[in-house]
Amino acid sequence: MSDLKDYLKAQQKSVDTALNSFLPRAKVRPATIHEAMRYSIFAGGKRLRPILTLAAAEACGGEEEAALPPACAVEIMHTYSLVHDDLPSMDDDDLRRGRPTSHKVYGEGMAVLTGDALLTEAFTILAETPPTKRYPLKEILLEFSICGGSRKLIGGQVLDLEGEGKNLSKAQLVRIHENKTAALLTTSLRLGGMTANATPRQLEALTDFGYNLGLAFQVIDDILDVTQSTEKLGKTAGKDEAVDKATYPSIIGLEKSKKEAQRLTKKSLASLSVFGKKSSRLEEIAHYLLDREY
Ligand code: GRG
Repeated sequence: MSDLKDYLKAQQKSVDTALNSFLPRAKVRPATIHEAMRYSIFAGGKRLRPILTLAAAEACGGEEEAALPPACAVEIMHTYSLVHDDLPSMDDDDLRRGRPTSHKVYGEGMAVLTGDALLTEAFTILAETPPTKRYPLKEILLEFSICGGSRKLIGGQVLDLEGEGKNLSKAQLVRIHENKTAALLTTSLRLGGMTANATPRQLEALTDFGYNLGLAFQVIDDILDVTQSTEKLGKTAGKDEAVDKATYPSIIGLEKSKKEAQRLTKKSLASLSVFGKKSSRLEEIAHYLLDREY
């Protein structure tokens, strides 16, 4: 089995090749929107969510080919959320994935439309997912649409907006990230499992793994905002503190945040026992995310 870094590189390449073939060409008219969609998608990015989809399919004994449409769909939904989150009316960010944000390049109106178009395109691509015995296309669509809707991602963003300028408790912060970061990571994993006709027990294990891994990922994201440079992160470092945003370090302190990330990662790993050796990539990814520097 190859080293994790080689594995991640190879998976990023597979995902990028699939994204390139699924997305409308940049010259398709009206070209501006298709260029803008590709600008944000191919700006870099770790491709964590699609890699989790592929690794979850593998853990459940499935094929990578079948998992590529949902893998691309989750990456596109993630990218749409970043484009909209960076808008002046949301977090107002100038830099993302090491490049000027979409609205800085294409203007605010076009960035709104780019996010809308990406989200819509994600459903078009998701519809290419081959159904399995336990998971007809309806199940797959519901998993994805509920995750992206007002009960999860948008709901989390609403809590986030409403929490601005307030002193949030740790429980309130957890509630935001359960609905945003953890929800999308969980759906990424579950969709991978569905393409492999996962048993209910396997799907439950992926759900628990995703919940704790997602929260751990967000704790680390908050820590990195304080400890890393803008250059390393590819987005404005220190932004959370500058706008007085509630984060794990601001609520429980940096040291306790590191311990919390370790605790959540350990908890996530415990869910993987049902897969035996087949989940070794998921395990490696969880360890890697805990130690990441960007
Ligand atoms: C519709 C505006 C809107 C939002 C929906 C999910 C969500 C709600 C907003 C996402 C905005 C955001 C910055 C969430 C935090 C999640 C997070 C840690 C994003 C960064 O993920 P990485 O590090 O980024 O995987 P790359 O660039 O590597 O893909």
